[in-house]
Amino acid sequence: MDDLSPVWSAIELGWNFSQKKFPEMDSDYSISRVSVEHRGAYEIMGETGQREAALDTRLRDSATTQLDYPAVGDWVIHSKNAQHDRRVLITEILQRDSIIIRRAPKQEPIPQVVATNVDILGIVTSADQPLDERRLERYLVTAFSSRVVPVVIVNKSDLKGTVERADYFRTQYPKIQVLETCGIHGSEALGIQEITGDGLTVALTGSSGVGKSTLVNRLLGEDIVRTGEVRADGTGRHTTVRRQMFVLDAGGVVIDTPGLRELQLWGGSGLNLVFPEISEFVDLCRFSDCSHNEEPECAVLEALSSGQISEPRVNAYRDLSHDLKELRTQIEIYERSKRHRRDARP
Ligand SMILES: Nc1nc2c(ncn2[C@@H]2O[C@H](COP(=O)(O)OP(=O)(O)O)[C@@H](O)[C@H]2O)c(=O)[nH]1
Ligand SMILES: [Mg+2]
Repeated sequence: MDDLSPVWSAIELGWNFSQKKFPEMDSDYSISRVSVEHRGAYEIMGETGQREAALDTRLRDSATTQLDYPAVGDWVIHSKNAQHDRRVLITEILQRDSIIIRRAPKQEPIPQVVATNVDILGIVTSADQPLDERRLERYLVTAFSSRVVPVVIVNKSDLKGTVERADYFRTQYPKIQVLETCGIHGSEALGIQEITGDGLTVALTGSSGVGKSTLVNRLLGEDIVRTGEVRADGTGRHTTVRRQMFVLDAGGVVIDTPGLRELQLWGGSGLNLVFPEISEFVDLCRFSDCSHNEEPECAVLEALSSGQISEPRVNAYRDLSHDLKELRTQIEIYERSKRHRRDARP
């Protein structure tokens, strides 16, 4: 290891000491945090510096799903000594406080970890991109289902329409914090500092081109992450290709993510928190498995016809509930066929 390279303490890497003790390691091992994951190779940061890491064979052999592999944000135990390829070996993943999962953009129903040990998910939008409420709902459900606090960030506050969009979110979701930021002018980007700090991990997500990486650079105080020009059709180039965690001088860490072309739900436990006005009626339906389509004595449909809830929101709620049910069925079939294949092996 290069003796001049920087090292990071647990607190600098976002460990929350008021909530839990940092484990002690014997001298051959150390604990670091995964800052980059790329096709099974990892970069980790910790008291032994920034290192390249690979999985210990035992950990790799015992992994059965995507969730068993280290992800950006994970605290991992690793050997201090590097292999001949200069990599240290990750032997264990510490228990996660939170795990942001989406459905992998694949045919098979498998999960993909976006980031772990995240406290706040900053969902970034900007007025130069069309408002997609359905997409926002999926981000919010994902955050709540992952035990992460969502904050909506309306970036590019220099553009017309920002205030209206922010106010719209505040009205629709009175309990969710909404920030207006600007990545390129003045000190407004610093509004985002309200949600960063010692012991906190903030992950930024949202469509490509809304300015996530620009905000990360502002927080870092220098242009470390590449940012992209927005094309005439409003979409950004996909300049951020990998998730990466950065340590902030002012305390805490931030994780930049590439814009997701689609966000499909993996978990749905947060659904009712995103649709409180609808979930209020769900329990009053006659059938506990009511799909709110045409069942008799459906309290949701009654509330809809009396104008207490809005039709687009009910449709969105129905669609997401349907997707989640479908996903559970697909997972069951997938797991069963996996078991069959395993059992059929000689
Ligand atoms: N007008 C304006 N443009 C911004 C702002 N923040 C970022 N941009 C521009 O938006 C484009 C996309 O930014 P980038 O950070 O790469 O977006 P990302 O894909 O979300 O990471 C770049 O051309 C930025 O210069 C802002 O606050 N105002
Ligand atoms: Mg980016």
